[in-house]
Amino acid sequence: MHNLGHTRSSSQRDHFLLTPDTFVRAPLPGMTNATAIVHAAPAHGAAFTEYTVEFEPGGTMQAGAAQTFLYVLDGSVNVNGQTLSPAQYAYIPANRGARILSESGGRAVVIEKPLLDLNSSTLEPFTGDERTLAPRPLGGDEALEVRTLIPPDFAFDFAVNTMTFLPGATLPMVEIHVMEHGLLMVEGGGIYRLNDHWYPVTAGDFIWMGPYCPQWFGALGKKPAKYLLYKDWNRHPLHR
Ligand code: UGY
Ligand code: MN
Repeated sequence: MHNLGHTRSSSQRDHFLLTPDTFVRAPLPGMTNATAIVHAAPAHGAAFTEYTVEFEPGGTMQAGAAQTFLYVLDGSVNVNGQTLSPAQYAYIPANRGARILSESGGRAVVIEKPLLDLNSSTLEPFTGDERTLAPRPLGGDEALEVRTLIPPDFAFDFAVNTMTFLPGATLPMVEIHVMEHGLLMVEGGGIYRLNDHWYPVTAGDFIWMGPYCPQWFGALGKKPAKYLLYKDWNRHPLHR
């Protein structure tokens, strides 16, 4: 049905919400039988890119000059010979390249970040499985579980976490911080406060939060809400 120009998507100076009805698909260089939905990019002030890749059977993409983090959403994606299924992920260091292929099709979210080097020459590719990670309760709240997908090591200049909120759980405070976020809702939903806007959000939505964007979330509904969260991390704010 025609939506008469209505959408929940909203683009503001210090944040945006993109809902699937407004996604635009285009292949990126190096992709075959695959297409990208670019969510976050320098064009709107982000210092990283984040996009969803939709692979047809036999689809491929390349890892480039930036560090690449890939998290499988649906189907399967093979990275350097290892087949990854949903909730499994891979990290590829800058300028290393990788063989990325989906034999039977799938979807993955990809984050690319130019490395702010400290002493990171030893970084090596790795893979992981989010379902095997032990949760940490945020601020002691057992209803809000954080899982850390990148090792706690200053060699890495970004973090990717999942945050799972039981129904009714909320962030304990309105956060305002120098780090920016890319956020993909993967399960459930709730209300996201971004600056002076309150947005209903649900699985499939993407949010970008710029530095110092006030942010708060409360989970609604009868099942947990979960999101995959990128942030720049482990570097002095003058190091850009
Ligand atoms: O890690 C974070 O900054 C996180 N608590 N922010 C968020 O969920 N919006
Ligand atoms: Mn935050």
